[in-house]
Amino acid sequence: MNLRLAPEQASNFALPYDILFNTFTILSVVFTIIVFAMILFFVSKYRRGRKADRSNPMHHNTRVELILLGIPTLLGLAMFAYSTKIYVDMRTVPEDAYEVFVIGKQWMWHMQHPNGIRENNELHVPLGQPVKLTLISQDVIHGFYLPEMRVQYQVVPGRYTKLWFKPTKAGRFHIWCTIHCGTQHSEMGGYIYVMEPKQWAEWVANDGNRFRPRATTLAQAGEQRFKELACGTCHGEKDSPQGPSLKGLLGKERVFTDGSRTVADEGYIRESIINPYARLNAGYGETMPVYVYKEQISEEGIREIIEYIKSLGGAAPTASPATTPTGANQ
Ligand code: HEC
Ligand SMILES: [Cu+2]
Repeated sequence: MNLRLAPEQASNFALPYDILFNTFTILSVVFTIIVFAMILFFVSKYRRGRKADRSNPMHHNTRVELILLGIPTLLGLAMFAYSTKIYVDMRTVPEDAYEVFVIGKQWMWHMQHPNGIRENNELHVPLGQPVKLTLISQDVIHGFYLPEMRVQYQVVPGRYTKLWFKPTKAGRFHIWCTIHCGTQHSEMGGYIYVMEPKQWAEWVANDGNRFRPRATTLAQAGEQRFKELACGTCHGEKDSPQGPSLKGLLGKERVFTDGSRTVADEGYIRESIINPYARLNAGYGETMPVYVYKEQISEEGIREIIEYIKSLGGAAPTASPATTPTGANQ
């Protein structure tokens, strides 16, 4: 019989995670046994009526106390150091990671590959290459969990979260939702397929699914939406009175009417599209139309538009009004 206590180990995080988990479990069990054994021993030894030496009760013993406090402290610190290392590794996404966008909604997972391949409740990734997932929810809070990869992260409406892992074993593994998100929560799962590089290349060449027409990349789909929603009437090549240019927006510093600043990240771009007045760019008024989220633009659409804006590359030729040097503060 094959008694499996933990899911298969299929990513770079599986082994360190299991070492941490098993060490915690073993230490908890060992200390519980020690404590309960001593309780039982002394309860029985000094039970009323038992003949035991009760003269000179011990009140203080520095050596015993140092040992009793010292060992757990050292063990605790060692576990802290080890788990901190794992945590930092998990939250530091490698630059060369293959990125997939994951949208959680009641009750399914929708995946968008940058090249335009889309999947539902399935995720195909190449073996041996780091995979970065950028996650967002379209409705309630979900939890994206890959047990064999030992990674899990909350998928929250209105906010991009991310996780990464490097698959180390080819095969089919589970995807689950770990947060009770409604009546069909238990069906919110699927499979991740880790493929050998050769198979993976074929899969991508086949557009992931040979029954569908050739996919457009996310950026191309975003460009299409940008045209349909007429964003270009205000956002052109250069900053204009109608609106700032969106070229080179990612990573650019923005200054708002209240004087606060931020560096534009994907979360900021997302907010600017569906909630444009939350932070108004200095020099502009409340003129950008408010697009009706889910009717005009879904999370998928926002993702595509962001990829399109990112693909515009290069900063706008003229600085935005907010960053135009006035001379006063030089
Ligand atoms: C009627 C003109 C107009 C239209 C149409 C318009 N915008 Fe805007 N947009 C603005 C103005 C003005 C601002 C700056 C003020 C603000 O922050 O809302 C802005 C800001 C932005 C920003 C933040 C830019 C920055 O430099 O920080 C993004 C991103 C953006 N718009 C995306 C879009 C997208 C995507 C569409 C189409 C779905 C769109 N806009 C349609 C006028 C417009
Ligand atoms: Cu869910």
